Amino acid sequence: MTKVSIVVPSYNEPLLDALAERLSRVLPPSSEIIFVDDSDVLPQVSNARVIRGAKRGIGDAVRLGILASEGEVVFHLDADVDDVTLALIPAFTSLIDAGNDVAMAERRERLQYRNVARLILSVGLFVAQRVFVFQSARFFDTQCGFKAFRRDAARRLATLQTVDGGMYDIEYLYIAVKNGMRIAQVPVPPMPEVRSSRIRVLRCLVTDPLALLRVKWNGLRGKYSR
Ligand SMILES: Nc1nc2c(ncn2[C@@H]2O[C@H](COP(=O)(O)OP(=O)(O)O)[C@@H](O)[C@H]2O)c(=O)[nH]1
Ligand SMILES: [Mg+2]
Repeated sequence: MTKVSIVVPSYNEPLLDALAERLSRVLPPSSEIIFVDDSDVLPQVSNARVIRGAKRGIGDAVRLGILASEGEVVFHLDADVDDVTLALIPAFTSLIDAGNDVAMAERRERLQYRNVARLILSVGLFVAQRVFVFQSARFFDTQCGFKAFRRDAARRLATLQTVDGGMYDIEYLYIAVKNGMRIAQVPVPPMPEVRSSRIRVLRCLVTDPLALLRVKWNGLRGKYSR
């Protein structure tokens, strides 16, 4: 059976034990769960590894988790993932087993947002990724916290990654496209918001555009190409 690694960046998350328990119900036996946590007090979670993050941001936490993982298929999940989406882990694993390098969930029904600042951020990102980064309408939702990678693809993405903050998803997809990786896009229903966001939105409004400029510049300079 395919060995699966689950990488979850976490910051002041209250229900990590419950998440590990919910995950263990859908994971094949030899799997591993890795939390990369930036909280001041590192949580203890049964049946999971908890790695101390470098407090550089969510993207850096995902990179640390991927590089520490040993599975043949590596998932990146947000801690607030719901059970409907968690139940897709076997299907996403099969998509990777079938030859895809990346399998990504996309909430296609409408743009997701919690408040006006998030709406501005979401619309801005949607336009920026289509018009500026990819120059294509291929992706609807680059930001969904549910993605699976073949082990070698995950390591390549994490090694080439330059973005420590929230734009790392777009950087991963941009590197994947530039490298001709096979990407399966799977529509999923919107996820319910179960707690307040851990994202500092106002900071993102400044740092995200700069990160996207960096990603595009790296791409144009051939930094991501084979
Ligand atoms: N390690 C780490 N994880 C973070 C950080 N910021 C957010 N996260 C985690 O990233 C995931 C996505 O955050 P979330 O608040 O759900 O984002 P939203 O749904 O887009 O508002 C969650 O698992 C958070 O705990 C950070 O600075 N460091
Ligand atoms: Mg969330």
